[in-house]
Amino acid sequence: MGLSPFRRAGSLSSHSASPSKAFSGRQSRLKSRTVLFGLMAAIFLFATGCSMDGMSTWDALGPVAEKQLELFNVLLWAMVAVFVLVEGVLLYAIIRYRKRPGQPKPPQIHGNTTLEITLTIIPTILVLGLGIWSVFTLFDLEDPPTTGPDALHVNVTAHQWWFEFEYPDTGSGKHIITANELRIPVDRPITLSLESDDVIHSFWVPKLAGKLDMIPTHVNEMWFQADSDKIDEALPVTLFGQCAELCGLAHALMRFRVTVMDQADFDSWAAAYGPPPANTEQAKAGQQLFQQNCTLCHTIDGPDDPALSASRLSGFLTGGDITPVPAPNLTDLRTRQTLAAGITDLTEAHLREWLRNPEDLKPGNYMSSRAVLYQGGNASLSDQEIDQLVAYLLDIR
Ligand code: HEC
Ligand SMILES: [Cu+2]
Repeated sequence: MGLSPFRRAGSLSSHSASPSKAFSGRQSRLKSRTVLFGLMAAIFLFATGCSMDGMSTWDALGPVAEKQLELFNVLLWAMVAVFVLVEGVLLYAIIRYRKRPGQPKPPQIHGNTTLEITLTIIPTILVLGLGIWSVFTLFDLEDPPTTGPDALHVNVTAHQWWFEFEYPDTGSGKHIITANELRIPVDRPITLSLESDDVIHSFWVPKLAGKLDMIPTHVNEMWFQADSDKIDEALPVTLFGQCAELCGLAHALMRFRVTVMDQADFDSWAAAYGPPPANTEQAKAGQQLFQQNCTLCHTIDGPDDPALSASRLSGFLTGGDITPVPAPNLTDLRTRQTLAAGITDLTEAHLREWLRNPEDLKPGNYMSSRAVLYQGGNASLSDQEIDQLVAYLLDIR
């Protein structure tokens, strides 16, 4: 059928049985053009919507992101050149040799061996060249440089819907498990072992490196580094990360932060890692409430005990209404900036709101669905009890 795509799309919305066909055709073509334009504008806005300052892949802050950006730029501009060339020739041919009344058919060429060989060789060279460059970049980025400062190792575990960060040894012999906020010393390679506890997630800090899948029962390794000479602001600087693999209900609310800091700041954070002191009456009451209601899932006195973590995980995997589940380690909650996997600032008000009913802030989360406390919707805690918990968790004096 000789219908243009415009007309075909238009006929969906216009009355095909209309008597004045020519008029309704033009009108529907206009309408479809408006729809098409609207759609393109929407796609443009949607595609550029993620260029929030902290999430840009165009602003590489370290050697890994920089090399990946370089490769991306070469691929992009090579493809733009091919696109412009091919489309250009096509447009030229369409216009220059279009059918004109009274003109004979232009000469038809078919089976021109030289042309066919040329047009096979050029793309082959291009694809091979870019492919080989890509593979070399992959190998190049596999390991951190062996010269320079020691790498700091972090084990990252993804959970529905938050990130766990474990430093087996921060360098001063300290073992730390924390959640949703990764602190890294500047100018030092950070090696990461990525794994998941449940479904496939993906680890992505656009300014430091490309995405890497986090897969249950399989460890993926990556590394990155933040360079002080590429960071304009004064340290500490906070970068944004997020899960980049659709992983269930709260996937869009599974974010994290990476704080780049001086080695000295990092060391003092590591040294201060420990449970909240519970110095006030208010905090002492909060501590008691915490022991009664929260330790089923949360650890607050240092790194999680591996046996306890394993039993929480099996509770999660077995399912059921009221079971322990893996939950963010809260030992250093009071030193964090964000709440519930980076979805909001950690303030007293937000924490109160979270403890009143986590479902309001993060629909689908496993705290409200699996804790006895929230089976009736809002927490079975009084306002006073919530205040006591907040005072304990944030060490308010
Ligand atoms: C049934 C297990 C369970 C119980 C019981 C539970 N939580 Fe949670 N909690 C979770 C899970 C799971 C998350 C992670 C939710 C998410 O981000 O998707 C969470 C998240 C949190 C967070 C946010 C942590 C962060 O890193 O941003 C805080 C704070 C918190 N819980 C406090 C409490 C307190 C206080 C109690 C007791 C009153 C409690 N929780 C009881 C499972 C539980
Ligand atoms: Cu995820």
